[in-house]
Amino acid sequence: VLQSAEVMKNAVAYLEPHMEKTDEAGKGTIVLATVRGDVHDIGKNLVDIILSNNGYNVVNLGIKQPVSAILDAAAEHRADVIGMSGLLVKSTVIMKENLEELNQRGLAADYPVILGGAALTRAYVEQDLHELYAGEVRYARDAFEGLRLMDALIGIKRGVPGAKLPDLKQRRVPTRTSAVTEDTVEEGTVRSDVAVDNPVPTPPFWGTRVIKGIGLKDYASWLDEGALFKGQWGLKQARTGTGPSYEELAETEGRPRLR
Ligand code: B12
Repeated sequence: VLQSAEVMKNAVAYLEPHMEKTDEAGKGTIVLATVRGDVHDIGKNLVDIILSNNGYNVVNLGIKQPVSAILDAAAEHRADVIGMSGLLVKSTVIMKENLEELNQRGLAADYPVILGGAALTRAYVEQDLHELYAGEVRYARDAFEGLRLMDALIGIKRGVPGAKLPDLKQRRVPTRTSAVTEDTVEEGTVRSDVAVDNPVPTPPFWGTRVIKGIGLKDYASWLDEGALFKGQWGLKQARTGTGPSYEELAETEGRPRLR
């Protein structure tokens, strides 16, 4: 797929000087990046090829891009749109943080955002993130949906008659037909004598809370030494059974380093 897309890109580059230019300002600019901590870029590069073959100016920043780099490039290239890609589940959280950063910097109105990558779902982007972001944010399942969104966003920005974004998709919540259960017992059945009227305790609070000011010493004691020493730092006795045991390694290397 990438090779055929590259062929197309080269062919378009060859033809470009002979094509009629319709708009001096170009069709529009998108800054494209794989988000911080994520190395997957095959999909993003396909998006680059499809968009640039269709006349857009694509500033492809590459992988593992922090939000500051994305925003610097967007300002430098006067981007119309920002496109972020990520395939790891943790990238979906980074994307959320990036949108929060855009909100905080007061840039949401300037930059519509298109998000793509297999870890995302349409509902997460078009419902949860859309609610959070003060600008426009849309999900692209593939490069072609990205192209359609780009056409719509640029069309709206330039006041093209009829240009509009597709409707947002809402998460489907299963509807209960009836929450009321009838208190009748069918003939021939024995009703369980398990009590159903137990009081339901009320939790001290709902949702999450951030507690600050806990001393390092207090939570360091909860650290899983085994996971840290063996799993992360690789302190293990040699397979041959020779050399110091794990417990010795923990005492001579692990704990001093931790301290
Ligand atoms: C290839 C691959 C790799 C390659 C990446 C090479 C590269 N240059 O990209 C390598 C081997 C380096 C790799 C590494 C890792 N990978 Co990997 N990788 C994959 C794999 C097999 C395919 C991804 C891919 O390229 N798909 C093809 C492209 C074309 O599709 P796409 O990216 O989804 O893009 C399309 C759309 O999503 C959309 N799109 C995407 N982005 C954007 C952006 C915009 C703006 C738009 C409009 C559209 C759009 O358009 C694209 C084209 O239509 C997937 C599994 C899978 N089948 O998806 C795992 C997968 C993504 N990897 C995974 C993991 C865990 C890792 C590692 C952490 C493994 C490890 N322990 O080291 C590391 C990542 C390290 C890191 N920090 O990022 C997991 C992620 C799990 C999770 N849910 O978090 C997956 C799902 C495999 C699995 N089932 O466990 N990986």
